[in-house]
Amino acid sequence: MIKLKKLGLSMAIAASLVAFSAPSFSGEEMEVGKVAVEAQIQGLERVTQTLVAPPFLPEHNQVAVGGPKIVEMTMTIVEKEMEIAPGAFVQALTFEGTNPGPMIVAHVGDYVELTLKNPATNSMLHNIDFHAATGALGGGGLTNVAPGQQVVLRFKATKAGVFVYHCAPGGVMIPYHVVSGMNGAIMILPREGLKDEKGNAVSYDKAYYVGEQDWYLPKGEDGKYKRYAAPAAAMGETLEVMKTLIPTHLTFNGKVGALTGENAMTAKVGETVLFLHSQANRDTRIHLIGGHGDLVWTGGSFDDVPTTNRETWQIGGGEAAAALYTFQQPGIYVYINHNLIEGVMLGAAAHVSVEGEWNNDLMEQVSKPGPIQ
Ligand SMILES: [Cu+2]
Repeated sequence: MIKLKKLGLSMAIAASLVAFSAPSFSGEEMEVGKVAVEAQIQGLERVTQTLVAPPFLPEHNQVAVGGPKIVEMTMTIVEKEMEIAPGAFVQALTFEGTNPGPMIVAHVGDYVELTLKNPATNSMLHNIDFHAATGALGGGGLTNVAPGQQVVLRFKATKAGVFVYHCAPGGVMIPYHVVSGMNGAIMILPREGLKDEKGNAVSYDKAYYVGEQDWYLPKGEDGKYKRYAAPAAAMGETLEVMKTLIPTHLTFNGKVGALTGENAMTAKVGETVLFLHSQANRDTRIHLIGGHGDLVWTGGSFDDVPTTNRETWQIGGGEAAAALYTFQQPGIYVYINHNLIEGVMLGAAAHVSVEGEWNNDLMEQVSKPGPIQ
C-alpha cells in the first residue's frame, strides 16, 4: 500500500484493490491431487510452442496427431510505450510486447504449460486469467508475479473453442491492465478438427487472429492526447476517461491501420480463412464487407453447431469468436466492427487483400456510371 500511495493513487482506489484482491490458491487441497496428476501426465510427449505476433498463429495441426501432449510455451510481460494512432501514445501493458498477446493453440485433452515472466525492468504486478481454464480465477490466483519473478502454470484444455486470456491482478488494476493492452486469446481445437453445421470435417488454408482493443486516452488542456512516462503515472487520469465508457480509440492489433493497406491480411480466391477475433473488455460486432461468415462459432465454442451465411457476428466483452470464409472474388475486403462509427472513425477496421480471377457470374457492373437516361 505504501508503494501505491507513492504512485499517487487515491485511497478509494487502494481500498478497492484490497477488496477485490485475488485470493491465494496455494492451499493444501492442491497438494493432495498433485501426486495423482504427476503420475497421469508422466510420459506424455512435451512439445514447445513458439509463439508469434498476431495476426499470425503458431504452427499447429488442425487435427491432433497422436495422444494428448503437454504444450509448453513462455510469455514475457512487456511494459512499453506504444503509439496506437498518429500522435496517440499509451503506456501499454502487454504479453510478449504486442496487443493483443500471441494466440496459443492446443487441442482438447492437451495440457497447456505456460512459463510467465515478469522482468525486473517492469513496474507492476501481473498475472494471467485463462477463460479456457478451470479453477483459481482461470489461473489468475496462481500466477501473480512481481517484477523479477516468473511462474509456471499448467492447465488441462477441456473445453473446445477460442477463449480470451488477460491480466487480472485485482481491483481497478483488472480493467486498467486489460484496457492497457494486456489480453490475448487461446484456441483449443477439437482433436478431430473443426466441423460444419452438418457435422462434416472442415479445414482452413490459413488463419488470422485479430484482437480488438478499446483505449481511453486523457487529453491535456491543449486538446492533445497526453503522454506519460510510466504506466503508474498514466493511471489516475486514464481511469477517469475509462469511467465514461467511451473509448477514444479502437484498434485491431494495437494500432489504427495495423492491418490495412500494406499490412492487410491476404488470401487467394478459393482459399478458406479462419478469422479469430477477441475483445477482452467490450462488445463488438464483426462484418466482412463483400463477404460473409460461411460458418461462425458465435461465443467461440467449437462444440456448438456453427451458424451459417452470417453477415455480422456479435462478440461480447471478454469473449472470442471464430469465423470461416472461403473467398470467391478478388479485391480488397474490409473486415470491420460494424458499428461504423467505431469502425471508420475510431479505428476498428482491417483489410483482406484477395488475389484471383473475378467471377462475373457472382457480380458484374452491367453498365458504368453515366448520365441518367
Ligand atoms: Cu498486468
